[in-house]
Amino acid sequence: MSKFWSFGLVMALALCTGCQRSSDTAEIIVDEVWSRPVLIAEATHHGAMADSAMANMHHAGSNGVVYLVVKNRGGAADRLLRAHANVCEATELHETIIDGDRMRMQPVEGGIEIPARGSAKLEPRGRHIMLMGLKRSLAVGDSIELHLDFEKSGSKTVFSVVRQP
Ligand SMILES: [Cu+2]
Repeated sequence: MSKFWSFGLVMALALCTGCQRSSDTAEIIVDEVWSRPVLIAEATHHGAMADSAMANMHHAGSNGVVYLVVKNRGGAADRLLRAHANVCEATELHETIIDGDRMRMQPVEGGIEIPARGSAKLEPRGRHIMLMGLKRSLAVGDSIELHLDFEKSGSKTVFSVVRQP
């Protein structure tokens, strides 16, 4: 193969990789991350929760929630699968549902999709990350380290600032 042709081949491969990066991958940005504590009385008032969550709540002083916005600038959808935080015993992805005249929350099955060139918002009265069995109380202004696992983008570390409940 002549030098000319191998150079052409390398360029073609480089271009191909370039276009694949922009159209077929997810590019995740996590923004507007904040938390607030939830007292047991308030949490149980929401109604049915998973057994594991209930078990944790009996032992823990309180729970907390994390809200955030996940943006995806890439051309492929991604999925937030789970979260980890050292500040609590366990975390779950939850959604709030209206059940008659009651509001309750339940675990989200299969994670939360972040559409290609779109975003997913976790906000009050909607989806959230539940911090179950807090090991210490959350004070306004505290910063909580949180690890988010995405199906395609892997693990991302963010800091959530505690705001007024
Ligand atoms: Cu919840």
